[in-house]
Formats: sequence, C-alpha cells, structure tokens
Amino acid sequence: MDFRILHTADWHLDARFLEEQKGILAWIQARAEGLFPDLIVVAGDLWHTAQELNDQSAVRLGFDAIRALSDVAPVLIVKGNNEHDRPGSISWLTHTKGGHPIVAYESPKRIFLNLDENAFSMEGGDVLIHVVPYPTKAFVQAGMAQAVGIDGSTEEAVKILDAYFKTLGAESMQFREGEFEGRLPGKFVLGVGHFNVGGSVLGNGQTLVSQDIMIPKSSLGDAACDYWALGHIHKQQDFALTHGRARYAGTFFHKDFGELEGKSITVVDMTDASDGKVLVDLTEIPTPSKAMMSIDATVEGTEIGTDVGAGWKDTKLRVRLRGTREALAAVQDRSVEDRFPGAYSYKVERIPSIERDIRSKTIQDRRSFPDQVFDWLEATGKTTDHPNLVRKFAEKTESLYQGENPS
Ligand SMILES: [Mn+2]
Repeated sequence: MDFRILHTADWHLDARFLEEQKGILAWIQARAEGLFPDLIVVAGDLWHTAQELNDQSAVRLGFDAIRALSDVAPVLIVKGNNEHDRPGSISWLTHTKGGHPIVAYESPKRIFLNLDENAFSMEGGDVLIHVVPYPTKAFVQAGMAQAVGIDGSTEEAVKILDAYFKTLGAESMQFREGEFEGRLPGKFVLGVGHFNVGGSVLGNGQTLVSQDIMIPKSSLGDAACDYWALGHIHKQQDFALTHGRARYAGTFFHKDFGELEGKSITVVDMTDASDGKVLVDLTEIPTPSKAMMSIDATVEGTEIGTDVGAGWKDTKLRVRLRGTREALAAVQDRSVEDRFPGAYSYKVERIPSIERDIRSKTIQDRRSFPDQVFDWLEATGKTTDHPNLVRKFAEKTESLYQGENPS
C-alpha cells in the first residue's frame, strides 16, 4: 500500500496578509483535491499571532481552510511557537469536523492513521505518527521529561530531547516488527514536528524571535521515522537522517522582504521497496506567491541613484530611499514606480540620513564604526573603564546599521 502526504507548514494566518493568504489557500485547496493525499499536515505556526474574534481577523479564514482541506483527507495540525500559536489556539480545532477527521495537538502525542478507513486511531493502524509540537524549555521539563522518566529540573533540555527521540525510535521499531525483513509491508512511520534542526538554513527574511532549542539531526534520526514533516524554518529544504528523511515544507507565501526563493507545498509519497525498506519521494509544488524584494537607493538632488541592482520584475518591491529630508520630500512615489517598472506591487520608505555631530576628516576616514566611537571618545576628552563593552556595543550598532542580525 502507498501512503501520500500533503505537507504544509508555517501558514502564519493574520489580518495583515489576509487577502493573499485567502487566494493561495483556495489554490492549495484546488490542488489538494487533484492530489488525493491520505493525510494533510500543517506543521505548526498556523497563526501569525493571537487572533481577535471578528470579521477582520484570520480566524474565519483558518477555520474555513482547515474544514475545506478535511473534505479532501484527514488533517493533522501541530502547535508552533508561543509567539505565533498561542497556548489554546490550536487544540480546539480537534473538536471541529469536516468530511474527514481533524486532529490538532499542543503537546507530544502518538497516534495512528488507518489508510483504508481514512481515520485516526489511538490503538493502531497502518501509519504510526509521532507528533512533536514546539518544545520550549518549560514544555520539555513538564511534558517530555515525564514521558521519558527523567527529572526535568536536573537535566539539560537537549539531553531530555535526545532521550525522548530515542524512546520514539523504540516505538517506531516495535511498530515495524514482523515479517518482510523486520518490517510489515504497508506500515509507515511519520514524525510531525515544529522545531529547529541543527544545520538547517534560514531564508533571507526570517529572524528567529525566541531562543530555540537546537535539535541535532542525529537525535531526529534516532526516532527512526521514515519521514519527518517539519515546520519552523520558512525556507523549504530537506535532509537525510541516519534513519529516514526530513523536510521543512516552508511557508506557502512570501512573508518577509528579502524572501526571493520560490514558495511551495510538498507532496510526500511513501512506498514499499522490494527489499523491505520504505522509499520516500518528495515533490515540490510551487505556489503562486510573489517574491518580496527590498532595494536601497540613494536620492541626490531629486534623482534616485543608479546603483540599485536588478531583478525586481514581478516582485513585491520595497524601495528604501535614503537622503536628506529635502531630497526625500522631492521624490514622488510615482517616480519610484517609473524608476522600477514592472514590479507586482510597491512600498516606498523614506529614511532621512543622520547628520553626524563630529565631522572631523580623520574620523570620517576611519573604516569601522567602533573606531569612530573610540575617536569620538578621545576627541571629546572622555574615557571609559570598559573598552571591550564599548567595542561590542559599537560593533552591534554597526551590524544593525548594515541591516545584519547582530547575534
Ligand atoms: Mn513560522
């Protein structure tokens, strides 16, 4: 028997993206109908933030989309980080029902899927599913520590998680036992999780808000799943594990400026190979979402500078104009659109240049901002007992100024 999953993640539903999300979700719904999946996964960050109960929020869109997808196949949702999926914002969906069952979990769970009946079960089935929502430290200590019999207060979260994934692995192996070289045909093991796997690559636009627990690939492999359907990292990517494969499906729409990679949803096909192993085949289906580009341009006089790069065609373009207040005021939004023709949409930001107090030629010529700070200290007769602290601060300020993440 074959097993097909439609793997999505990081929907980030929110009023601010509502129209675009509505359009792409309708597109996903139509594609899902033609794909005949056995299971549809939303691997965390269903919501972008806490939603209000009114017609302007994304609650209606989220509810309608999940219900519509459940007409196609059973739907499984896991909770993402607290910043996005607030406690209690996910589990209630378990109590809703469309054409097929919907389950939504905020804590670790082991469930099964029966492929013939299109139904979840707690007792057994064709597919064993390990559900692992976002593990905060408190969550690890309260929930998983209990599951593996370790006192969370005295163990490192990473060690607990390592032991936890090993217990999942033991369950996976137990589930597989039987004829056919140690594995029953038509039996698959799936992991669904929302967390940061060590070595995964962030997209251009994404910055992680919270301090993540980094889960090593080796731990993930220990769980002995045939496939891990992951959420959390918005750039789609997959990697091999000691046992099975894992993939971040990524966001289905461009959420942040700087996200230039194409967006997609993933079809996962699992089949029995003749040697008793499971073949996992991944197909990316691109979604009709526009890349989000950001261009910095200097305004001199009333002219937008020419060193502005290329590649903005058909993107959602943000143009950040820098210059004196007078120069910026002289540039109309309309002339920005003329200067960058063919973008899908435009957002114009005007950032006035900061006049520096110290205009000494030698200071201006110094290369780095930390050097300038020390020169300024010297020039103004100030001293510091904490030069390292000042340097660190200056370096962070400089990297911020250059738009890098100072971590
Ligand atoms: Mn996310």
